[in-house]
Amino acid sequence: MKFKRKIKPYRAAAGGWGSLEATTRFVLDSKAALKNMRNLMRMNKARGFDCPGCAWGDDNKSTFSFCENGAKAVTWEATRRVVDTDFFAQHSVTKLYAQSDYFLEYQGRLTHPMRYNAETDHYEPVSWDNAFALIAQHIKAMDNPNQMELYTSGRASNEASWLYQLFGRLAGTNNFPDCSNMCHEASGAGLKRSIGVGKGTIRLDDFDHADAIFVFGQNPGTNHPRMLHSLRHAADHGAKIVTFNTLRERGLECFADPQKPLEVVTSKAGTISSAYYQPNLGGDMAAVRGMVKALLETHRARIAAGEKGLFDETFINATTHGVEAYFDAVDNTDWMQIVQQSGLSEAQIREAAAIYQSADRVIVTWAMGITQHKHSVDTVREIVNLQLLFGQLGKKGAGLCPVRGHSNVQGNRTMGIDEKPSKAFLDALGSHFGFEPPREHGHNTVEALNAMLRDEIKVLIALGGNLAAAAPDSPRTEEALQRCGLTVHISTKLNRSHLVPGAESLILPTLGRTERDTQATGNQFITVEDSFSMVHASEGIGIPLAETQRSETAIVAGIAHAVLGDEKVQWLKLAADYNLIRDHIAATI
Ligand SMILES: Nc1nc2c(c(=O)[nH]1)N[C@H]1C(S)=C(S)[C@@H](COP(=O)(O)OP(=O)(O)OC[C@H]3O[C@@H](n4cnc5c(=O)[nH]c(N)nc54)[C@H](O)[C@@H]3O)O[C@H]1N2
Ligand SMILES: Nc1nc2c(c(=O)[nH]1)N[C@H]1C(S)=C(S)[C@@H](COP(=O)(O)OP(=O)(O)OC[C@H]3O[C@@H](n4cnc5c(=O)[nH]c(N)nc54)[C@H](O)[C@@H]3O)O[C@H]1N2
Ligand SMILES: [Mo]
Repeated sequence: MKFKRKIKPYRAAAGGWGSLEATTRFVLDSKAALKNMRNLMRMNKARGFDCPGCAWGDDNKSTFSFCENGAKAVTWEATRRVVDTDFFAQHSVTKLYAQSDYFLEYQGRLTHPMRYNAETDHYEPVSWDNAFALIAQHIKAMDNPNQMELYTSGRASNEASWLYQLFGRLAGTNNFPDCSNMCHEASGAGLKRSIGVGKGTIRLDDFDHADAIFVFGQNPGTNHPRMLHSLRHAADHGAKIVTFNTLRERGLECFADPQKPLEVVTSKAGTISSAYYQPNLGGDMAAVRGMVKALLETHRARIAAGEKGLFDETFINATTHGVEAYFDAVDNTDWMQIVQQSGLSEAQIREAAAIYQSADRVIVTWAMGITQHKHSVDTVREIVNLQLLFGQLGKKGAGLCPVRGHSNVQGNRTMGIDEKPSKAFLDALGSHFGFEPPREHGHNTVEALNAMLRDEIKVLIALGGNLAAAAPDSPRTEEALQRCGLTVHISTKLNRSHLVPGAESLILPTLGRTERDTQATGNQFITVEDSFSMVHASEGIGIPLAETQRSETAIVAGIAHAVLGDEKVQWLKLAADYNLIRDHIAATI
């Protein structure tokens, strides 16, 4: 059969008119245009809400610090469409299951707590109190606390996720699978082993001081559009942008800044990447090894000639160990292997190494193209080694930058959403609240799903996310969820996970980041942490669509109160005043 070619290459720059037009279309289509215009004016401002789109940082200075996809994320949340009790009465779960993922989320915001009725195959309204009571009943019926999985998606606030982990640990489990397991896990693990902290080492303004920025395996045009501003700005100031990507991503080639009217009107787009390499899938580790091999050659040649070596000996001697063993490993990797595995020629790799060598200050960034391979941890560590040789850590305009995904995924980990919590953290939690936290490591996402398939799990609670669609091997994942006794989803929108209920299932509708969160002591703000480890306050301004929606923090407190009572923790008091939660965070983190 012959197909007509319908896909045309996109020759225009990323950003520019296309981006402005798409933003406008989304705002108008949200059925809440005025509200969303106002929302966008308040996004990423000193008093406003943090963009729910991604984890890139903000300077809080520019007039409009949002991007096309941030605008989409906001309007996606702040729609007037509702998935209310009538909607569920009209549509059976089987019927909804046949729809696409896009259709499901497009139907609008969840407004009322719902309980699945297997006899009618419909979700039916339930009161908040009865929902909490049902959860408590299932949890109290478990034989041991590890029959519960507490999943988290990376949008939950610091306050909600800290409270959530406290609930889990007081109940006796470290089963905290989270979206991070499918995302930047390798960055955290690799960085922790190499430098002792699982986080990046730079700040947003380091981009203004870098001489070269190496971008590995990420597509900022779609996923972190505000990063394109930083790259574009750096390129305009003479920094070399070097991209390693298996595909040619338009945003990394060329970008017209939609926030600079002149560029849009005159189509004056800036070239982003000065060099663009397309390695094999998973070939980056070999490529970086090759760069080090070339640089080591120069280093030794210089020393042999009586000159100063290329590497930063002072930094290496003072702060690292094992450099000789690493050089042995590099010497033992021959060019044939490097070329074969990386998919790049020796000349290309030497060229990349030469750009690296010519730069005084280098930032290396990476995302999913690096972290989602079997040897990802090793690749991350290879990148760290390259940077360590040149002392690129801890100086202005240089460092390591894993570009996180969900807008608060880094904050979740800081707050203790971690199936392998440190001893120090558990000790602090235990002594602050006077209890012995569980010490045994819990389940990550894959382990949790396997335990469900073995019928070891009775209760799954999901603080956001869409586990059924996010985990690989969808049929097995769906089966795993269906084997639970109770599945509980704290969600803003309808999604696939709601349609593969356990024996019993609840959907609990929650407020989003953009919405006003009023509790007994007044309006609350929450906090989030970006990719640069900066913690921001975020305060929603939109009026919630329904009085029956509750904040994530209030829902977690409601569950914990129903299950554990308030002997150790006054859950409902904490939910009434998030400042009290922050005091506890300060005491335990
Ligand atoms: N609009 C929007 N924005 C989002 C999200 C969203 O759902 N929607 N999700 C957020 C989340 S959770 C995340 S984690 C981030 C993800 O942000 P990214 O990591 O940028 O996301 P991907 O689309 O997975 O892009 C992976 C890139 O790596 C390249 N690649 C694939 N394999 C390899 C390889 O082996 N080597 C190299 N060098 N390149 C490779 C691909 O061509 C692609 O450009 O986005 C965040 N931002
Ligand atoms: N096929 C495929 N699978 C992937 C990926 C991929 O690129 N392709 N990416 C992987 C990566 S990097 C990640 S991080 C994971 C993401 O995995 P998840 O975080 O589990 O999935 P999402 O699709 O981001 O979750 C979307 C749902 O979250 C809910 N939601 C949105 N905002 C909020 C909020 O503010 N609060 C609450 N409580 N709920 C909210 C809505 O109900 C929405 O339907 O998926 C991984 N799996
Ligand atoms: Mo992610």
